[in-house]
Amino acid sequence: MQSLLINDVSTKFFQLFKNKPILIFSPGRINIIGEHTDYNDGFVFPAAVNKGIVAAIQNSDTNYSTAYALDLDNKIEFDLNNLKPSKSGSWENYVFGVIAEIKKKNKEIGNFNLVFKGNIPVGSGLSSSAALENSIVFGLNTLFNLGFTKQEMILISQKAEHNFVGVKCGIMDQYASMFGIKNHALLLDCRTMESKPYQIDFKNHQLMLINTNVKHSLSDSAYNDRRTVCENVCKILGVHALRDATVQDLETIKDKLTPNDYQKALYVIEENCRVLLASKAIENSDLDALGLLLFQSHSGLQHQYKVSCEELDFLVDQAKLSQHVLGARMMGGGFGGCTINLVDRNFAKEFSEITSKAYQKTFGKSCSIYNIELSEGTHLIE
Ligand code: GAF
Repeated sequence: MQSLLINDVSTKFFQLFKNKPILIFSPGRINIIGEHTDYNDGFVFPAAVNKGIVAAIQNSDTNYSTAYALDLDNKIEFDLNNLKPSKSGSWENYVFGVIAEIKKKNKEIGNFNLVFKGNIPVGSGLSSSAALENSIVFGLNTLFNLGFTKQEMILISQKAEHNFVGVKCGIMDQYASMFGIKNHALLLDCRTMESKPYQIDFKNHQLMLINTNVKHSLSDSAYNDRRTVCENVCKILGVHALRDATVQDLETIKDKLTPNDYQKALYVIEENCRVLLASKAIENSDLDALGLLLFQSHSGLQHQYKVSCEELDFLVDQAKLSQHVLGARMMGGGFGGCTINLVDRNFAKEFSEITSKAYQKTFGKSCSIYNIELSEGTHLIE
């Protein structure tokens, strides 16, 4: 699959610019468990996947730079010294955002040409945005010898998203996309930015993604609102992040919070514990325990944190009905995108057929099933 992308992108680059580019692959990510914990300095359990973005980049001798989104057949020319956020939702904000953040580090870059194309379905919650940001910062770092470490690059990608895209995201997506390891998930401590790789081999079970193929429009503003709620609760608690609070601590300020905000903070504290329990379950090959944690995570996201939607809830309910699925939950920021399911391999086909039919019947549209492989993070294509 990647070879098709590589071929498309390099062919287009040569057609447009008549020289040979540097090629980068940057993957999307899944997350086994730990949702909305990253910006609370907590734990997450993501992995890079074999779907992502291929970017081609090379110097330009013009007095402007060019970026071409091959999927959209959309080309822009821009002045590196005059970058402003474009209208909300447009892809160029990822490009401009990364350049602007590099410039803040007092690093000089020259004009360049960029072509990119991806195979991560937009809105699927697999973080095509982090893949794009990372591919650009990695490409520019290589092309102009900027000397950034991978750690510095992911912070640039994250800031691009904050300041140009307008989503105050945590570090999970950029981290997983940059540092992913083949066949492994990463138990990441978002405070220390240290991670422990876990080989993922669920024997007769597998991870399966089911895409609702919906993305409800309030997602970005709701995301930032959730972050603000968490920060406000921290101020009242007198802690730096919800990572530092226990359920007992939260009880002591319950009368100072609205019931909704109390539930949201409680969700984060509980989800953080679930991530650590999930890592123990994987260490002990206890897939029943892992599955239960996934269902509990979804319930918290649905009822307490309130970032799910009826399509996601429906898919998780379908999973609960099947004796061949040990656990399932919505994945990523929420309000659409995918569920992640822990499914018996021998019944994966049967489960996906039953679920697809039921989804079609209920919502009058289809869902999509992805069997993913856990893959290496952002890298040069030699
Ligand atoms: C989005 C964000 F980008 C991540 O940082 C993370 O907060 C996630 O939602 C929810 O866990 O993907």
